[in-house]
Amino acid sequence: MAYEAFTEQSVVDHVRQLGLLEEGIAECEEIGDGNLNLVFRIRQGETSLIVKQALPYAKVVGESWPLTLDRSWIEQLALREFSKVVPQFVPDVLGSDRELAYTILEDLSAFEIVRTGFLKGESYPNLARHVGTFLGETLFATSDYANGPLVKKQIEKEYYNPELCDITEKLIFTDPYRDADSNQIEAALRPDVEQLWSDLALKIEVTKLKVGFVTKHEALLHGDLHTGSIFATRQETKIIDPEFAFYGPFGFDIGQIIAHLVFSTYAHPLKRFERFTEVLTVWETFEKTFRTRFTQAAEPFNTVGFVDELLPSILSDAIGYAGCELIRRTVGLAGVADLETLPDDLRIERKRHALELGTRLIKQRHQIQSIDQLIPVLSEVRV
Ligand code: SR1
Ligand code: MG
Repeated sequence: MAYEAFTEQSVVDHVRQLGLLEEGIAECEEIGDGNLNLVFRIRQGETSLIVKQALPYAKVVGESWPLTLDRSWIEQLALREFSKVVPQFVPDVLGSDRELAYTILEDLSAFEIVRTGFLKGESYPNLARHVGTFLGETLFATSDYANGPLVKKQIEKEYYNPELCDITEKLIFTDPYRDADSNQIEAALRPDVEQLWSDLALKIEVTKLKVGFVTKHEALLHGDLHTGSIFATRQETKIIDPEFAFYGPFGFDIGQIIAHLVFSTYAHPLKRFERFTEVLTVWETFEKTFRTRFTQAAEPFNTVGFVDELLPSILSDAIGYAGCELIRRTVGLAGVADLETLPDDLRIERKRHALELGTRLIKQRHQIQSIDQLIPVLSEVRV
């Protein structure tokens, strides 16, 4: 069937033809508030489903920014791959169609998007441990360390995702460091951003991180692991939206989630201790999980002492990528509600701090040699 964007009516008709709905009335609502896709919730009696369909362009910009529909296929492949090792942390995939670029998912209406919950002051006591476990298990399981060289390269081929990687390369590593059209710079912040543009030492470090992003094919990444890509309740956690999935550096997803935990503190400074404890827990859980799996299963690579060097290098990459994410969400396309919902004076002040912290993390990532040394650096930010 040739691609056509669904409407609230046509998606119900289609899902009914698949046998996932009974005859009779079904309620349907388009609930997507992300940057790229349509998201429909369909309800009929006890049944509740989500249909996520890619649009052939970036919704946040419009039809002038065409974008591959393949991302939908990659997303459902990644969810299925992650579910092999952590089924408890991803939604069930109930169907998918490559031509029509949709995925049908279990409805998580009992869950809340973590960013939204954080903005309301909610806490998720298991979130950090779950995210750390998700990262440790999925990053290890998809790496060379868990797979023979043939299998790993076979999996990697499935995640050829150049257009979405191009978005990340531009929006995270390139555009924030030059006067690009995609930037969204507040007038009051312009002098601070111009300072970034003239900081050659910073730009060299960002270039190194970008080179790592494009050349280190270490593991299957989520690729966009922010607090808007996580659903949670106080008990459970589900990671969603891996349409940016590709083979990249171990530290990238870890860095992104650290940055978004920090962003959350800008909206709720009184939650800083809770958020920074989550940063610590994400890393410590990741490290423990990854180390355990490595010790059990990475036989050809398990030279004494190797993993003890690998883990600190993942941490310094993660710190650098966290810095890049702090900067790009502050000056570039796709800001975060944690900052954008603040009143003018606080927003500018905290954006300035995000830029300062981001710069410091990027430049000092090799001097910060343990997670215990990172937390005081995060805490020094004035909010
Ligand atoms: C054009 S897409 C902009 C951003 O939204 C997505 O969530 C990714 O973070 C991307 O960089
Ligand atoms: Mg997304």
